[in-house]
Amino acid sequence: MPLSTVHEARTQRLEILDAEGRVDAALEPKAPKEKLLEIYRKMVAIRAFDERALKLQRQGRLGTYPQIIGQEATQIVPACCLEPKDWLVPTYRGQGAYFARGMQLRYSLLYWGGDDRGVKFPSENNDLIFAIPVGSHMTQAAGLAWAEKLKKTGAVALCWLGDGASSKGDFHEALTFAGVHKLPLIMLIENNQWAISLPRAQQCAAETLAQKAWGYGAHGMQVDGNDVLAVYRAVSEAVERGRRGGGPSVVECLTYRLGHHTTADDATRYREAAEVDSWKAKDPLARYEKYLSAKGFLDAAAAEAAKKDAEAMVADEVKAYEAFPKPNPLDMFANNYAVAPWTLVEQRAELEEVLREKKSRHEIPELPPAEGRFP
Ligand SMILES: Cc1ncc(C[n+]2csc(CCOP(=O)(O)OP(=O)(O)O)c2C)c(N)n1
Repeated sequence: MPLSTVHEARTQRLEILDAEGRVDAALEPKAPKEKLLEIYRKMVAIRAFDERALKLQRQGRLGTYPQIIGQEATQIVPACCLEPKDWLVPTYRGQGAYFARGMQLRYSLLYWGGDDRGVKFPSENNDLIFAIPVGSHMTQAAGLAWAEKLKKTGAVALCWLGDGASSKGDFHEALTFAGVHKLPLIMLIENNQWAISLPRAQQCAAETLAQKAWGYGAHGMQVDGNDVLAVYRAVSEAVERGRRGGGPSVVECLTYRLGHHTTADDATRYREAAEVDSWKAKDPLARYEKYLSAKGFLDAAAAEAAKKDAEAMVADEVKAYEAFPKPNPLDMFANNYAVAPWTLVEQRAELEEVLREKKSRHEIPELPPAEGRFP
């Protein structure tokens, strides 16, 4: 039976496309075919990338990597609802969102390979850098939304966060401020059911995370985050609300982290295989494929071609990543301080000496000159 909108006392829950690919036609968003196929191709591409990145890490060719498998809809779709002038404010699990806005995946690999040159986003975009500290980016997103409101640009700020981050004080501060000033801020909670090993049930006693919106005078909606159509509709509406001065929104997307928290984690130690399997059956990509096929937008050959194209693109990106010239290790000290603390001055000098010695013993190759500003 098709799923439909449920109006509850405290929040609304939106589901349009069910796990079998059936659609609630009354709620289907009016997205053009090209847009729907663009979302599909990007979801296929980011899954291929994710699988490859995991293998690269296991082979020692990449550092710690946070997989997004299972969360393709909540990464790709919201980013596809934005214009370049809008602010994209992701978490560390944000490579899908960046990619959807045009970032080349070689930079994502570079970043997770431990190289700061990986934070290179298309210049026409307002993309904020990854936030590794949990939740530190939420007040920044509110500040950006405030600036856009003052400048009357009509731009919004879209901030991703996890169920864990929704418990942080920054969430409260950002939304309190955004509610009072009616800011064009969208807080998109990727509720993937786990904050590392802490399950959603122990995260917060509220029935939904979306209902927190009500405490701040924001609009709140819970959606099936593995349903491309529901995410598209809810985020498009929230963006529209922000643009027309209707204030902030919280969109809670119910999804699931099918992989480990990061490659440094072993999720089998704290969760049951049966739970993971039950979510595999709700795979956002498989479900969306069924929808596109039923609409006559996609056939088996086109789906196969999209997968082949994605693999070829990923192979090219891996090649480009590994062909980047190695940076000078001294670059890690650059561009952080106007006046560097003495501790860093000493540490940099010590590393410089170590590198000089290693070079004289031919233990390391010739290094490029150090870059950036170190006062
Ligand atoms: C301020 C801070 N505290 C702790 C950590 C370690 N840490 C990294 S991710 C994470 C859990 C976050 O869970 P959630 O917000 O649900 O996001 P998810 O990783 O599931 O996408 C923690 C505790 C950190 N990075 N920053």
